[in-house]
Amino acid sequence: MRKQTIWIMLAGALVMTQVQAKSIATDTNGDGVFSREEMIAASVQRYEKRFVKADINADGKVTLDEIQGKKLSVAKKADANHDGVITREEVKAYVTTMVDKRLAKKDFNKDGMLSKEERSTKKTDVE
Ligand SMILES: [Ca+2]
Ligand SMILES: [Ca+2]
Ligand SMILES: [Ca+2]
Repeated sequence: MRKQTIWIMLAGALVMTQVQAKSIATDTNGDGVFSREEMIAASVQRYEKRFVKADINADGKVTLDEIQGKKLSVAKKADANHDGVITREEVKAYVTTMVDKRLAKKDFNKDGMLSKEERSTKKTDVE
């Protein structure tokens, strides 16, 4: 029983650390505000990491048949020229669109950056 509790606490701490790490990784200059460039760079990095793992035959190309599960729908959207290969450029273009969408929704003062307050606004407040 006690052992179980410790594991749950550990798992919780791990999730917290990941969330924090994500925020720190995005906010490269540490001012608490996410600029468009910071968000794009951080997302590209995240996606690239995912896609590097997806490159099963390690030929440096990530093809749609190497990607499984939830990631596949993202990958299909990212594959702009529909050749079944996800290139770095396509990932960047896709991520840029996503960041712009997020900004359009949440950047209330239209300065092209997301402050802590803007980020914490719930979706329901926006729509
Ligand atoms: Ca491959
Ligand atoms: Ca492609
Ligand atoms: Ca803003």
